[in-house]
Amino acid sequence: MRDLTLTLILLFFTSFNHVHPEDGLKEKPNVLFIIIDDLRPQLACYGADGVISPNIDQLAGEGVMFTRSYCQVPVCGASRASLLTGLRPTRERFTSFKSVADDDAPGITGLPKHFKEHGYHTISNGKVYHHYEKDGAGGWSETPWHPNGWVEAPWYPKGNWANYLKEENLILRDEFTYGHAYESSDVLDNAYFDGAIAEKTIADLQRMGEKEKSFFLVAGFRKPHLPFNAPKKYWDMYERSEIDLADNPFQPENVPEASLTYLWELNNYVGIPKDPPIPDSLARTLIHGYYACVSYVDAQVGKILAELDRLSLRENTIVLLIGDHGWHLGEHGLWSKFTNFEESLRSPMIVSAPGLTAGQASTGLVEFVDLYPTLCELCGLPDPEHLDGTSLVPLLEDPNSRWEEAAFSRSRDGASVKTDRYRYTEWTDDDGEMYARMLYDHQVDPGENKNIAELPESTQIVEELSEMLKDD
Ligand SMILES: [Ca+2]
Repeated sequence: MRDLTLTLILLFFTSFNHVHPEDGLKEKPNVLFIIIDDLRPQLACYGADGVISPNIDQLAGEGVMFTRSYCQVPVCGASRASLLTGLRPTRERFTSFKSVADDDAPGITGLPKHFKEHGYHTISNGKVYHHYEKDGAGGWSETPWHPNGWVEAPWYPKGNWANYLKEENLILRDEFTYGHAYESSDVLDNAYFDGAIAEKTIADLQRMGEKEKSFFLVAGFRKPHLPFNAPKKYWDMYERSEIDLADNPFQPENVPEASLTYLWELNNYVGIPKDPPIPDSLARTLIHGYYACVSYVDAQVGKILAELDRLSLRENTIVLLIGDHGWHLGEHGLWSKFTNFEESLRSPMIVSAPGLTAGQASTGLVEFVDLYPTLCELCGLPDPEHLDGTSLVPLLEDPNSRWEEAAFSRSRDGASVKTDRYRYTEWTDDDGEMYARMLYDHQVDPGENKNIAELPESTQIVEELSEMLKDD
């Protein structure tokens, strides 16, 4: 069945081979890749309450939505370095936000470069490689673009990565590096980076739609990463008093200290306590800010997809949307990422490819490292030999296919495996000696509130999962 479907897809694309560019169709399918910073799968399409995201929800209805997709490393720089090289992290490689793919994996051809070398016109807008100014060398047909260097306006001071607009935060930032953890400004969408990134991406679609070359266009949105800065109208979509707090704001039973990151990252910001707990009223404001930022980015995604449709490019464009990792919004008393809990490792993945399944979810255990071979297969490019992942095309053809038994992730010393039923994490020192571990049975404890790794009845499953980590 798979062969037949693939043949049909290839025929579908091959039929465009002799079409002239003025007809708007190209030899190979285009790729529009949308990366949303720190997006957890709290979206209506994922069955979650709270966030208003009609455009991402619509995209899910036009493709396959992966309900159990996992990042390899729950921090921006490392996650992107891994997914863009198609390589898994190790103890030494892709370890932090500082990770540079070209340094950690020298000589490896990254995903954009691979597409460029196979005739694609590749464009990077916003945050794609974390260090977009110096990483992924040779991968882009045009200099990677970011509003920092593009919009000549007083509200884009160079280096203001946090993208504050309000004077009160800009002053604080000058003094402390960080301002408040959130900001609401009564401005147009393009006053903040992500609106400008959408406008640039739309202009690229208009420009590239005219050209003969297929495009590989990446829009890297910066929200809902901290600080939660968004135009006021997106804050106004929510009634703060109605926002639910995490229902498990406590440490899991028997949790190892190694798993706890407390208020890392968040407590850099003005007005945030250095140590937990976050008072309920502040927690509600922060969640409000996160939701506002997701709705803001969702609106930008909607603009780009509307333009793709308007230009009649959709039928020959693969649209891929992911977060780069998840985020804690108070679960286990934790905020931000960096952990080996589900909140931190699970992130959305939606693939809408012409001629393939639309409007279905897949529960297959999939990993961001699978994206590189998936895009290669969809576009008829050869796989580089170095790839660690597996093409997801079988799941795009039949979302209910039997799939891999496990997804693997790492955060600092902790290696983690997610199977159909369990999540197991093991921390080891530099000599490989295990010093902490945790096991959650998602069948009875999906919220990961009780670590059962040390219970006598867990001995066998812990051994099995520990072996899987060694084999990974
Ligand atoms: Ca991130």
